[in-house]
Amino acid sequence: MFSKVVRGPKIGLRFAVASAGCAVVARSRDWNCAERGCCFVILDKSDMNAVLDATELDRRFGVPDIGRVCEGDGGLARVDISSPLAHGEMYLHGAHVTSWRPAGSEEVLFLSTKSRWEEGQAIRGGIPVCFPWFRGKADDPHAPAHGFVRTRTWQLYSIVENNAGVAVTMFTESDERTWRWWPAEFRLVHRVNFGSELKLELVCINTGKTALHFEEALHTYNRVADVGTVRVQGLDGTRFLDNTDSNKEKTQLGDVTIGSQTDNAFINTQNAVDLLDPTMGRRIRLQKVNSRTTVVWNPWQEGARGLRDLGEGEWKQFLCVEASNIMGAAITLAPGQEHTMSAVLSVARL
Ligand code: TA6
Repeated sequence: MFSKVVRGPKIGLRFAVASAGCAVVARSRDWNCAERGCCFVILDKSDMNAVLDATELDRRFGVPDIGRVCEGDGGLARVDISSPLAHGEMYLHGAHVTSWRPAGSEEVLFLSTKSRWEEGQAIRGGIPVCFPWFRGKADDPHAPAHGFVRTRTWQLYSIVENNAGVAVTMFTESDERTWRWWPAEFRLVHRVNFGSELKLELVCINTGKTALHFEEALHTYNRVADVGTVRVQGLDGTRFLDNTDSNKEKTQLGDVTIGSQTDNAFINTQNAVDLLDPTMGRRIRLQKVNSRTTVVWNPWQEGARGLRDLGEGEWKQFLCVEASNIMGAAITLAPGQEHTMSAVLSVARL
């Protein structure tokens, strides 16, 4: 099981880890933890592919009263967060956040009552991770929509309490199954901090010898009372590609409102956006870093008919606002390099 618990100065640590024949599964920032003299848990390479059940995961990673691993819907392993700052849920399936409730606030994320909960299928709602392509794969109509990482089981790396809440880190990496769709070597780390803000970081590391080229999105389903009454601010004057109209390029005038099927990719924008919900009396803010596109989506009635994993009328109860790098903003990463896209959600009364 755990092959080594290593302490020591940062540089020495990297060396110690490499010489122990283990694999570093975390980013350097975690080593500050080591500098403070806490334990640094290293997984032996053979462990990384071990499919652990929730009980064993909880025994290894659980933090009493703060972060436990349990069997969630469909028997899928789920991390449940309950801290003074926030409650939340994150599945190993797709490293998928399905709930975030900051203290004093109602649930922020929408989750379909008809979602599927099984390997190979995407969860409908919460925050799906789209990678390494968005929507269909340009050169392969049989490839899964939005890539393959949202439908597979990720590895849990850590659950750590901190001043801003509780950080959950998961990772997945290339193997023979990913290679089938995408001949590239990568490691993808998803680090989510559940607190009065929800901070998400998606880190792609090129572990291969050739350049990677990919799209990415944090496909957030914001819960709203009635999508027909909300407004999105922060995109006025921004160009967008309308996916309901052959991706014609258009310009946003004023706030975004939803009165029909909407699937817009706002381009060259790093702006923060505010989703104002007068009925719930709240605004949900999205701030992003290293994300040059923002997608706004709602299927409306007609689009919802085609989504069997969405409950009756539930299309009214969410609006997706997605920090992303898609189309012209796709990322190219040289061997050994890494790229981090981050998004912070926060809620306030109107
Ligand atoms: O984010 C918008 C979008 O790309 C739409 O085109 C629509 O397909 C939506 O995602 C949902 O995709 P999914 O594969 O989860 O049904």
